[in-house]
Amino acid sequence: ESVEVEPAPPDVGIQLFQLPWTAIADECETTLGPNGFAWVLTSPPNEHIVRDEWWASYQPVSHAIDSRLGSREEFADMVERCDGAGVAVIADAVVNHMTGQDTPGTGWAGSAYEHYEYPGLYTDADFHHCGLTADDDIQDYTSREQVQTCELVNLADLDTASPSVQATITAYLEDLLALGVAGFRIDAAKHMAADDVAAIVAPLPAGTRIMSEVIRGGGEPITPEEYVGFGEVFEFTYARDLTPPLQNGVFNDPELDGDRPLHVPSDSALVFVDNHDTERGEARVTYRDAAMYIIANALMLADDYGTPVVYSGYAFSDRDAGAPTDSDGRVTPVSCALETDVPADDYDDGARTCVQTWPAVAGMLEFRAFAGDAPRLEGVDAGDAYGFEREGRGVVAVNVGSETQRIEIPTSLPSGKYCDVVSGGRDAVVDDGCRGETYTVSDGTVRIDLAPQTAVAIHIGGRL
Ligand code: ARE
Ligand code: CA
Repeated sequence: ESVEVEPAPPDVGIQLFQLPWTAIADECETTLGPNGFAWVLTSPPNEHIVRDEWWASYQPVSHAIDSRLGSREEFADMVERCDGAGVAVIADAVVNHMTGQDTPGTGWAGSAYEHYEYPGLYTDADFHHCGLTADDDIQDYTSREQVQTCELVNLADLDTASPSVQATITAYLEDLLALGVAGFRIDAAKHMAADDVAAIVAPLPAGTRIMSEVIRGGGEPITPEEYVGFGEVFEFTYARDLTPPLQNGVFNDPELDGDRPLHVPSDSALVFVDNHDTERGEARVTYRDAAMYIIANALMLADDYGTPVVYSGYAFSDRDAGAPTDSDGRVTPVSCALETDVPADDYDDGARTCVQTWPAVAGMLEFRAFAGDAPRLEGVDAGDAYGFEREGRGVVAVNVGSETQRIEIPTSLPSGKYCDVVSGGRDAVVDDGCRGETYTVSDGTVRIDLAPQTAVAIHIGGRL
């Protein structure tokens, strides 16, 4: 019999960390669009302090769109080219604070500043001076008042309850919208009262995506749930739950009714394996272990919870090291090659990981397009292997152990031969055969022999 299921482009984003606008424009056309990414999250576009570390981006000197990642014109051109490739642009908006420098300086685009003075933009009265700790820095995350009105690592904390500060921030976001962005990551949203963020984004056009960074913290009073009224939130619990089974082989099914403890509702959740902070911190699975990273990304992209954000950065051994620059201090544009890039065993410091081009990742986006809104069925555990079906649409299986493992997964997929999209990538069906491995569904079961530390995924659109 023939089963026709139309793929629906999935809402999957990718964070291209510290990649210049000209390079992102190229990626949109050559890799992100073709591989089916719906949107790209950029690094902050604002004028920033002049320092070599990547985190200079997170110390705004003005709201001018002029940074070592590119000029205003380059940013606008990127948005246009990405839109043309079917990829929306989400900008990282740093609006909780300005710089954390105690001595005066001049920003990337030439603006003079002092710690609490940004001529023509903000003056001392526009900042919190919380007076709750010795140096006005946040010391106790269990204090809502400290977290929201004291300084995050000495960063001058804007009085985001002030109507004039709110209006200035809104104008910055409107400026980026005028250049065509689809929405924003709200950096350090936890450090602004949810009511303040709500007031800042309220004047923006309906449909503007607001993605709040609110790191869920044990015992902390401020929760991601407070920020879902006006947008999405990054659900850090997801990555934290994803990793332990990859290391101990003990997989627990999420609650199948969608009621996951310590998770915001699926529609509000942005999920990720790692991001630029966690790959330098709590993440136990990163590009450094490509086999496990593919497994983690495969499980996330096959899941029916949340909106996935794939991460692509550069290799580093020094946590603070910025992306390579030219002699003017501009970040060097690097292009990734579609279908030729596979994860490397070892990256030189500064080398781009190009995760957006990995065949397994592209294949899993195709899987997700065919999975649509089909529910995730109960999982099957076999030793260090685990797998589940998206009802009638596809099956994913992973083996996190060091030995080959057989797993048999009941499935309602029609009998037949299917192409694995992890080994074969997208468009894995070629000339009546598969680009990668082939697996057979018969009598309502698929039997998969999984090599150590591998993933397999078959879907309804990849049947021979
Ligand atoms: C740098 C230096 C500092 C210096 C400062 C000012 O490292 O020593 O004092 O500059 O000169 C990034 C870097 C920082 C950098 C900063 C500014 O990571 O190293 O400081 O830029 O250049 C908390 C926040 C969360 C935040 C993380 C990092 O809640 O919002 O800390 N994440 C975002 C970005 C970061 C960025 C900033 C915010 C600032 O993604 O990349 O910082 O714009 C528990 C809590 C969390 C807390 C976490 C870490 O888990 O639950 O809420 O996250 O601890 O403290
Ligand atoms: Ca604040």
